[in-house]
Amino acid sequence: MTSLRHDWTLAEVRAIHDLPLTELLHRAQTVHRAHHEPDSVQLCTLLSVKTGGCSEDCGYCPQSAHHDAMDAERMMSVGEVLAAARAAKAAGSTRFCMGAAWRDALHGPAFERVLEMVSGVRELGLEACATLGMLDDEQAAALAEAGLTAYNHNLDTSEAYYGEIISTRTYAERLDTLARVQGHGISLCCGGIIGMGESIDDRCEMLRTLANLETHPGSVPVNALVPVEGTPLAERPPIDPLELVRMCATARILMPRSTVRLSAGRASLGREAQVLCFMAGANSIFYGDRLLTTGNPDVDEDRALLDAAGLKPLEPYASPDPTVQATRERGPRTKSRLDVIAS
Ligand code: SAM
Ligand code: DTB
Ligand code: SF4
Repeated sequence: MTSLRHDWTLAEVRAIHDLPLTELLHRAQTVHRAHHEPDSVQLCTLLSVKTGGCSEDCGYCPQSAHHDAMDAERMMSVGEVLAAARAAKAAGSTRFCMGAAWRDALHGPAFERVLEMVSGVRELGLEACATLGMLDDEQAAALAEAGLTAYNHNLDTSEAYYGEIISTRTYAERLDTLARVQGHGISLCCGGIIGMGESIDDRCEMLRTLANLETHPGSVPVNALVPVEGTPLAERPPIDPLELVRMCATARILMPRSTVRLSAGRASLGREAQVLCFMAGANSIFYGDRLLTTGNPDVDEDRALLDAAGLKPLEPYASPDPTVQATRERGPRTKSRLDVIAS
């Protein structure tokens, strides 16, 4: 396989990002067609399995206990989660992503429960993704063993701007978990948020960090801030939708094989802006009436959008991500899941 590895500089990334929009779209679409089916969009459904009460202080997030946006809720049962996964599959989703408002994934019964959720989702024939905060090695191994397809852990912004948004963890801790996830053959889902007051250089620097990883993330979620009352970023003005188009296109050019996911913020975009994001190389969306705690376009609206644009849902496991392949092809591990947790 030809290596796509290139050490990008900020100036190079910025030069791509700032191209005249029509030129940027043309280049991104050309790259997209070389690596992906141009008419397919992956549909992923999110579910918050443990909502609110998080000890981190992420300025954008309604689930932080540092803000006054919502109350904490109990963790969902495996049965409740699998019922939601079945419904997502019936609605046409192929990836089910479970989120927990944790700084780092808990040990013990709560983590055991997540492992059961993961294996249950895989048994339904869905790709399973989880986003549980920072992981240690044993947890990453146990998630891989349970069949986890992908792990979402976002860099969110540049290292330089990170401290303006989050004070309870460092960028380096984030990067450690990314390496751990990839080290266990789990596909990485890693991207960020625009509209938090960061500069264009911060956005490009975040994409540069992702594109310079030894193995590119299997998927790159591009979120626009959903401003939530009670969070420090509640009053941020909305971004110009064309800024999201530029982010999708730049991500597509820098990481040709990755799935680029047009993520949070879609509910405030018109159909035309979303179609431009698809033109720019976005080939995945969150599908279902809710993201984690906030709204998303409803399923009928999304079906109508895909129909109008002549796009079709991507088949399950059609992702070209080589690390997903590695997870599927890997034989059984020598240690059992319970051994790993107990040790
Ligand atoms: N606690 C885990 C973590 O931080 O990785 C997992 C859940 S966390 C809610 C997952 C991601 O959701 C964050 O990294 C952030 O990118 C995104 N997110 C949270 N609140 C958001 C908001 N208001 N607008 C856009 N994206 C948001
Ligand atoms: C990602 O990058 N975006 C999703 C998913 N990964 C976990 C989460 C968006 C959350 C938006 C705010 C909310 O609904 O709470
Ligand atoms: Fe907690 Fe994740 Fe929200 Fe940060 S983004 S407050 S870590 S749930």
